Amino acid sequence: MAATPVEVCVKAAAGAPDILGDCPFSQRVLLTLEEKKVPHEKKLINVENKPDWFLTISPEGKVPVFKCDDDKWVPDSDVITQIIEEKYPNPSFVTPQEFSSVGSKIFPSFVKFLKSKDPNDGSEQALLDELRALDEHLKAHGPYVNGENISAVDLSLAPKLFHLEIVLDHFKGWKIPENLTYVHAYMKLLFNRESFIKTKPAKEHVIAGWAPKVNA
Ligand SMILES: N[C@@H](CCC(=O)N[C@@H](CS)C(=O)NCC(=O)O)C(=O)O
Repeated sequence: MAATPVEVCVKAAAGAPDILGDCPFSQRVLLTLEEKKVPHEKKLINVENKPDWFLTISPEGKVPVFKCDDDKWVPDSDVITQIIEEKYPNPSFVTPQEFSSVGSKIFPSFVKFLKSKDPNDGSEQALLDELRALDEHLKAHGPYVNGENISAVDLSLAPKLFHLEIVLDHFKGWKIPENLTYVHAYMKLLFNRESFIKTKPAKEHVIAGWAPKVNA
């Protein structure tokens, strides 16, 4: 008998409630389920108009939320991916502790630079420093953060780097420097995985999702 699919609420696309949307935390959970081949059912949530049943299971109104064995819904991609790892340990995506925070400042640095209206506030340099640190790590340990095999930290970083590349190019005409060759190779490796292709949002939805934050 086929296993009952696990249920997960994820973001629907901005302006297209029937299409998978542009939340990097939702995609991280979907990537983890895809890579572990866990059958799952996606419930697409229009975060602009959240249904009452969703607000009952997710009082903070955030996606992703994941339904656990005891029928409780759990928010937060850090917690959810941990639960999935414990319940479906094979293949293991545990990242060794010493590498678990590699690249963790890239996303906040990217958001700060994206929103910055002052070219001299250091936000571009801060992002470049974080990307260079990742490049150096990958040069020493790659092609993934923990070597030959993909692990949890890569599944967290992949959607964030995807957003960074699309959004900084679109809103600022900014690209990751070509000399960060290990970062470029890493992104190519991640974005070409079947799991990524299956769960990635359309470029126009990524742009539409960020537009209100850029113009705020
Ligand atoms: N720390 C959370 C962040 C989740 C999050 O910020 N989700 C956004 C979409 S990307 C959301 O639900 N926004 C809707 C809202 O806040 O109303 C996680 O890792 O899951």
